[in-house]
Amino acid sequence: MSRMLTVGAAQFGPVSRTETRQDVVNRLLDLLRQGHARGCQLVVFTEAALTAFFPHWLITDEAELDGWFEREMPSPVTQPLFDEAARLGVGFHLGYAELAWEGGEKRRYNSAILVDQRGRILGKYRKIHLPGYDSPQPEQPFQNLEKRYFAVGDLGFRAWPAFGGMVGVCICNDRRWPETYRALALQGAEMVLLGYNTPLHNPALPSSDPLANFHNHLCMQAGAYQNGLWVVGVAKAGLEEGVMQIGQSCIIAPSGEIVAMTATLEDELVTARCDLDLATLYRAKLWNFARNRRIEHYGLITEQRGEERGKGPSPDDPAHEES
Ligand code: CDT
Repeated sequence: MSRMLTVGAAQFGPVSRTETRQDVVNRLLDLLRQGHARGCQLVVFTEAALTAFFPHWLITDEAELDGWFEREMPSPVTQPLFDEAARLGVGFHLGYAELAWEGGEKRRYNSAILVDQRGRILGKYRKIHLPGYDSPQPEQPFQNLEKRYFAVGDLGFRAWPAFGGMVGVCICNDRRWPETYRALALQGAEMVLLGYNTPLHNPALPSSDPLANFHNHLCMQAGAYQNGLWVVGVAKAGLEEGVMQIGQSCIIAPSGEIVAMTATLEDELVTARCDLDLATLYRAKLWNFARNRRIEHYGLITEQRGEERGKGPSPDDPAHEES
């Protein structure tokens, strides 16, 4: 017996600064309907899908900054997505900038929600690995101010029973960290959903620019294979407000193989029929974490190298302090 889930990776082309939420939601609705027409039970939208990726420029006015965030979900402008999901019986994943009032304090997060086939929110994740800087870098052609605009996510990595299996969520830069997939896999995640806004040019290390697409797939394919899970990685692609972002949104099997990939830098849906039991198979036959992980020995190796557990970045590794 196999557990089949047809999933759609709904890549998004650029969103301009002046595009209204209403217009963006209409584009998302179009992709959701395409997903339904192609048999999807789940459609995955990208990171911060409702706006241009505003961490790419400096915003000093508090009210202006707040304007890029959602105060509630659903909201009057996003409600049609939830209604259409329920009408069509297609769940979705949506990344958005979240403004929350917690304990009387305003907090901003880079968040994503998982919505079921009845239009109900199943879970929320707040991005943990925030790249970039908390102060502007005037010498760089564009900014990456995620550390300035967002707080580190406080909900941990979570996997939820959904769509006939266990589904986990992470966001963009999280995909480059092996701990992300491991934390999700240890909770039983069989599929990980993520959106990304990844510039083709990395001002912190321009020599890596030609490898941007390779590194994008490398980390997700490794995460999929090493943890025995499906990965659905979805871009905001193309030239957005002067910043060229990579595409190549894809669906990756627990074997590490890419089974579907976009070909454009525009709104584009690719789909795959995913057997969630393939995750179980890889997990049980290849990895079996409970039986084969040797955490106690990893600690010994660290001690042998004279390093302390939990120590921060090495002083001879200054490039990592800010980026
Ligand atoms: N949005 C996001 O997290 N983007 C980062 C850019 C880092 S520069 C390589 C990413 O990891 O794609």
